[in-house]
Amino acid sequence: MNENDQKYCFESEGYLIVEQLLSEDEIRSCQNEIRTLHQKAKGYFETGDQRAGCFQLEPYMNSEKTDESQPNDYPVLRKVERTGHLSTVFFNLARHPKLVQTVRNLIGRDVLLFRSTLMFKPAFHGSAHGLHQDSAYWPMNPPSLITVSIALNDATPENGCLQVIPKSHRWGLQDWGRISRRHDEPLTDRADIDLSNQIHVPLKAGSALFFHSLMVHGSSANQSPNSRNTALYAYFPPSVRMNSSGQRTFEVISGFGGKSEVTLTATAE
Ligand SMILES: O=C(O)CCC(=O)C(=O)O
Repeated sequence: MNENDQKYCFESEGYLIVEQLLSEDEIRSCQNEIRTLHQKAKGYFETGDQRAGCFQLEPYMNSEKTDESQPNDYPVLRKVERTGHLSTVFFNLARHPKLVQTVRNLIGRDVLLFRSTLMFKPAFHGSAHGLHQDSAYWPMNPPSLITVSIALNDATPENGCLQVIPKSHRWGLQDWGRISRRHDEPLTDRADIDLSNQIHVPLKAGSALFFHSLMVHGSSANQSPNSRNTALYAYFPPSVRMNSSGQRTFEVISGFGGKSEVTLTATAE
């Protein structure tokens, strides 16, 4: 797909799939780094290091099952925040040339980094993530950021790949109530939503899903023997402002006259 078609697809559907964004070597390096981060998390939890605060344990662990692919004294993690501060590999991944080229095509040449996260759905344990819109949690206005979800191993319906409702980025910001994490509950308790268009988005390792921060998405629990590991980054252009209070400094990914970071002052809502 050429750049114009990519932009058209993103704007009309709310998402865009880019296959083979990462090479085999890059995928391997991310997978190795994920093991290293589990090992580091174990150390941070044991020593009370403040970096432990970046790691979230899986809340719905199935105590009867063991993931053979992980040393069993490692913590079973659901999420790592601020990955660019914890890991050079994930700092660099946020700046991957193919990824940045696609983001620039979709939102323009000046790009700031809003979020750098790893989401895990460990084999047998990974909890669900009920339907939601990312912008509901982000104090940014207008609510038009872009999230990139990069599959670091194959994401399938069985291991809880993302599910999206195409075109839902045009619905405006809505209240999603309680976001379920449980495997035995539906992905939303909203009875008024037409879920007939909801689709799974399976991705091969190294492929990526770019989506609008208003697009409705979620994922089921992983009760399969295959983990699903994802790197998530969110980016925004200078037309998006902070509407909470105070100031926050954001890393520059592209443009801004070559500055490395930009500090934004919130405009009251
Ligand atoms: O990757 C997933 O399963 C869900 C992640 C997600 O929706 C989020 O972090 O907003």
